[in-house]
Amino acid sequence: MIDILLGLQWGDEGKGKIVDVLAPDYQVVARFQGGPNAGHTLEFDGIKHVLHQIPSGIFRADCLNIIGNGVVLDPIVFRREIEGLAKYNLDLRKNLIISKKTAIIIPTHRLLDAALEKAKGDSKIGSTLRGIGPAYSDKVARQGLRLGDILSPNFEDRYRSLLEKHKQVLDFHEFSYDLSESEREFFAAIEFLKEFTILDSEYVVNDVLKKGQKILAEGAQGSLLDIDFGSYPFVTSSNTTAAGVCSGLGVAPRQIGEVYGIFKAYCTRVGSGPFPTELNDDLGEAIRQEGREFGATTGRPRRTGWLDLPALKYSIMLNGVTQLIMMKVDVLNFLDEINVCTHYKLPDGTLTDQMPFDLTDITVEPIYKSFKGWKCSLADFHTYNEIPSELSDYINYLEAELDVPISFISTGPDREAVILRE
Ligand code: 2SA
Ligand code: MG
Repeated sequence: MIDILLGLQWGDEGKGKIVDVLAPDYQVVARFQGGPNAGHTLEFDGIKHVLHQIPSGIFRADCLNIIGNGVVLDPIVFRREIEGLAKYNLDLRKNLIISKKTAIIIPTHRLLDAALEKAKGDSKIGSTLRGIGPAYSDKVARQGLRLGDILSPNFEDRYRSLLEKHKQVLDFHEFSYDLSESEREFFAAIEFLKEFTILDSEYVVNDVLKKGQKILAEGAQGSLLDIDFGSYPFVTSSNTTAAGVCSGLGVAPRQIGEVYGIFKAYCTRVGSGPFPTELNDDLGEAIRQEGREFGATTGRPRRTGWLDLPALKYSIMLNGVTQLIMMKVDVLNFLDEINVCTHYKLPDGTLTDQMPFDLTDITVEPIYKSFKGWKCSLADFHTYNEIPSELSDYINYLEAELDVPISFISTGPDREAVILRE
């Protein structure tokens, strides 16, 4: 079986921590989409580590990690990331494999990302500037480079031919750049990559499944950033929802088992785009500070707001979520009152709990239900029966509304800070 863990909001729900908690049950952890725009933060034994392209199972010695064909890989970032892991003495050449079909981010993809964002002016996406959109564009335009290509004798020719296309666009945008250093680093990183196992990972994935072993597919970004279902155009360039697992790893839909949907007890978003429950005030700032809400990849302050049930229900529906995992509940410890958005009021006055198509053009008013805060630390609670009644009222309400059990509740960044429900 292949189980899926993905974020139900706009990313940064805490997937890194949960994959790391779940990993002991799985022989394989695989990334199926996204690239170095991801920032998965893991904390254990007092160490904090941020992963960008490498799957979060990497800290478990007996876990095989796969970077799937649906991913876009930046060799330079990959090399830095691997070198950053050297201090942990992991056997990365044994525990990590990469698909030959993984798309490569070349240095000009990053430049194009910057040039295209600049050209958009006020309507910029707020991308992470990691070259994600341009790399996926080249893949879909059938002109991109794939990891298997680095093993070919004419790789450099193919690279140069793509580079020429990029240069035309950069020149059109009158974007000035100096490629010499990053090109040198890129080719050094390509040589470095050749030391890793690069193969047709869809065969590995399906062999593992045939043997009855378990795979965890680890999502990046969040469902509301999905290229098809997110608040287009303020989205990332891949399918972040469960459907992306099949195309991003090469598995059949019938192989999919549990779908763990992870959400924060409030909402955050980095980058531009609609955010109906956003708090642009002191309370929003207090939640940002309390939750340490700054981008793990770019350090950008994240926008903060109340939990949004129309958005959450939409994500649960799209992904077929079977179990919910609620994160960062402890961040709300300090609040007297906690709001949850149950509906949106549309400009014509009607209420809806569905996602409007044109959320980027219209302004909706969030309708809230209020809950009393629990106002205490949750650090000492490890079973559901002990938790404050205000918190169980809140959780019971959410479960009834969302119609999916909340099986994990995270009360802090460490591996151990989890309340499991029987
Ligand atoms: P991109 O770079 O083309 O994928 O950006 C498009 C939109 O997707 C958003 N996006 C993200 N949102 C939350 N977290 C992400 N990862 C990093 C993290 C982000 C960071 O884990 O903190 O460090 O800033 C992520 N990656 C992409 C992005 O903000 C755009 O709205
Ligand atoms: Mg993140």
